[in-house]
Amino acid sequence: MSELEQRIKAISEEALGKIRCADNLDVLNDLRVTVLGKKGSLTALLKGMKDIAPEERPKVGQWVNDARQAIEADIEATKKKLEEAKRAAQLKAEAIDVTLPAKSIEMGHRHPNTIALEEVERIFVGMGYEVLEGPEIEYDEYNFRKLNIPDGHPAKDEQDTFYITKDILLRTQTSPIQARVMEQGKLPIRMIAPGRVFRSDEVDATHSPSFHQIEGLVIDKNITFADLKGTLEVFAKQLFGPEIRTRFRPHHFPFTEPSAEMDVSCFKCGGKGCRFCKNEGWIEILGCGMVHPHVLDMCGIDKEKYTGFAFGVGLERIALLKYEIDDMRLLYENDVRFLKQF
Ligand code: 2NL
Repeated sequence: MSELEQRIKAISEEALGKIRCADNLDVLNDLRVTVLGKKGSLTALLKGMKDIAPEERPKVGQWVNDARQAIEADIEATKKKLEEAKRAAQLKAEAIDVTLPAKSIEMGHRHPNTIALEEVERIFVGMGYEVLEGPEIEYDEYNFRKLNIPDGHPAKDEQDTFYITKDILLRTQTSPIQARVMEQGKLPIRMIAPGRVFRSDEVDATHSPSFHQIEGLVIDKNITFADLKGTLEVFAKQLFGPEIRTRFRPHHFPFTEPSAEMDVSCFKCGGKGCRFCKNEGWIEILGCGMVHPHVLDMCGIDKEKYTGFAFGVGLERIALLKYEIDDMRLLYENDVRFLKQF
């Protein structure tokens, strides 16, 4: 046997021995590189061909190729075996233990807005009110004009409203729901209209471009300001406790006349003044008033026969006060650690 033939045999036997012992895919790959790679030992022999007599070359080439094929075949076979073993081990490791106790189901939690809304709904449903909803995308007609806010009225500041077309917008209040109900003409009306409303406001601790309102409306014969005061006082006491007092301050809204804002005595300090009520002793809760005769007219109700009162409360405002939350943004982050506290 020539010296060259012996070297080929030695390289090949060493390689085959190492392949047999290889116990992982990395070792196998390293072997492929050191023997068959560009700078591998077997490849080096082929590069040395120029020093061999031309008539010997085909023979030597044949030996090297045979060795190469044998090594490649062994590497492939071992690789397959190692991969199968690896997969088997993985399957075994990932096997599901069906005897383990089941994971407990994570319960969600009602949002403070939802809790507050359901509380308000419970109080008014208890007084015989219906809860009615309406579209978030409204006609300018229902959002403004029928509510005595004509084009050019300062309350209709273009900057505060998200317009979709000239006549269609994201509702800025839930009163269009009530305008629609009045227009249907079924009297008397005793309803609350909760829902999402939109205004082009910057986000801060007390503002958001999308928030929720609950508006109320009562229309019947002989409804007076006394009915308004009595109803809203019952509402306030049920929501904040029987010991709280209410007061009405004159105000202006385009859709009611007369109009007022209602405060409740501070439920933290009883009205003496504290940090919570900013030393006022009173906390503003809602706006209200007797439905403006223009509104009755525009919604097709006979203003000679019927009168009514209406009010509007911010749902987030109620939730923040009731649960003593000092930043509205917390209500929109939906961090369960926050939500779970209420
Ligand atoms: C506020 C004030 C208010 C109304 C809303 C109303 C609705 C109709 C007719 C008349 Cl259809 N009025 N809604 C009335 C007074 C006040 O909201 O400050 N809300 C947060």
